[in-house]
Amino acid sequence: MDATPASSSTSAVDKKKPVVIITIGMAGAGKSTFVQQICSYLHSQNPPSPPYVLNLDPAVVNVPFEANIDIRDTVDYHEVMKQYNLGPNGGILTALNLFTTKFDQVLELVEKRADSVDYVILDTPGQIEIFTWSASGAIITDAIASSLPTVVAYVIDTPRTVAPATFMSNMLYACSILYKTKLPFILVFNKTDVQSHDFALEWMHDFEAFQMALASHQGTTDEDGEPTYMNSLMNSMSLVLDEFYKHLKAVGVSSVTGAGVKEFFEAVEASREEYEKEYIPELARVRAQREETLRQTKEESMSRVMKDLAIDRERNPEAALHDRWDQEDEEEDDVEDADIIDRSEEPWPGQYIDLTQTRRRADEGMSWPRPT
Ligand SMILES: Nc1nc2c(ncn2[C@@H]2O[C@H](COP(=O)(O)OP(=O)(O)O)[C@@H](O)[C@H]2O)c(=O)[nH]1
Ligand SMILES: [Mg+2]
Repeated sequence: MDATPASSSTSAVDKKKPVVIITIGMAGAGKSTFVQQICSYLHSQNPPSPPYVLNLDPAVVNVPFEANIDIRDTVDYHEVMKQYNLGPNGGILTALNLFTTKFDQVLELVEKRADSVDYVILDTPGQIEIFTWSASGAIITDAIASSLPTVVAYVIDTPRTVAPATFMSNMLYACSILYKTKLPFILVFNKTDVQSHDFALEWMHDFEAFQMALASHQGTTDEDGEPTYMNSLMNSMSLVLDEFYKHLKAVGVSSVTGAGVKEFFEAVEASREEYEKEYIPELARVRAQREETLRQTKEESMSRVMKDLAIDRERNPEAALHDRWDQEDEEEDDVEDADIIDRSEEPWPGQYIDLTQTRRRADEGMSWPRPT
């Protein structure tokens, strides 16, 4: 973009917007350990660049990093489980939903710090689907990504993806998240201190290498020596995924030793540009389209109503005279509604939930927002 002389003279002192890093990955892939490692890397920079960190996992017992905003300060997930008769996953999901109702405040806090930090880091719940397939996860991701440059760091447990089938299912999952969020995407092959990620890079760059690995893996042929259905399926899918791999960056890291973290931040910087070049124009396009559709729908239904009214009046001028609001009927309805509400004074599913109800005691010290 062409900068005007006035803005280019100030651009040297203008601080870049911070980049938001959303960590996503299967349970146990090492998201929280990774967040801890990248935080300590940023602290050890010269000058130090402390990030702004959000923990969104309500069920974690020990957070290995210092979180500026912690979901556990707002929602007690054990209490949510008890109050709504939920199991652990339902409890975590509901806790995240409750937290999301207040996400505008979170965003305000983050935006307030945007001038003083270089990175905002989100750690998500252990179970991947709670964040990736819930309305809350989508709301949080969209809200933050429309406000600041955002990248997804998809953390992979490298030692557990050495089998071609596991590798493939992990990549398909990553693919689904990429197409859902449309955000710049970094594959973080974690735990390289245990298992090098070279095999993964090879499979990504050369689908024939993947197909060979697949063929040599046990259980890929049936008794007659023919490839199994699963094998043929994965063979074809490796061709499809080839296109997907072109849109990603991949780095290998060890969240224990810190190896590869520097390369990860290089990928983040490159993603910032990608966000500005691709995500922002796409966001503007989608917004404009949504507004246009909304306007058209409104216009159409309005003109339909007007037309129907005109026809009605024309056909039956007598009835049109009596077509008025009946005050008495309306009042009776109100009484019935009130009865339904009176049935239960306890919270019931679907009721608007006051966040303060999830506290165990008023004096427990859970407060919102948390002082930073
Ligand atoms: N060897 C090794 N272990 C790791 C690494 N990263 C995480 N872990 C271990 O993997 C387990 C799960 O990590 P955690 O961060 O809790 O995973 P999360 O569920 O994705 O947040 C823990 O026992 C970590 O110590 C790594 O880079 N190398
Ligand atoms: Mg975790």
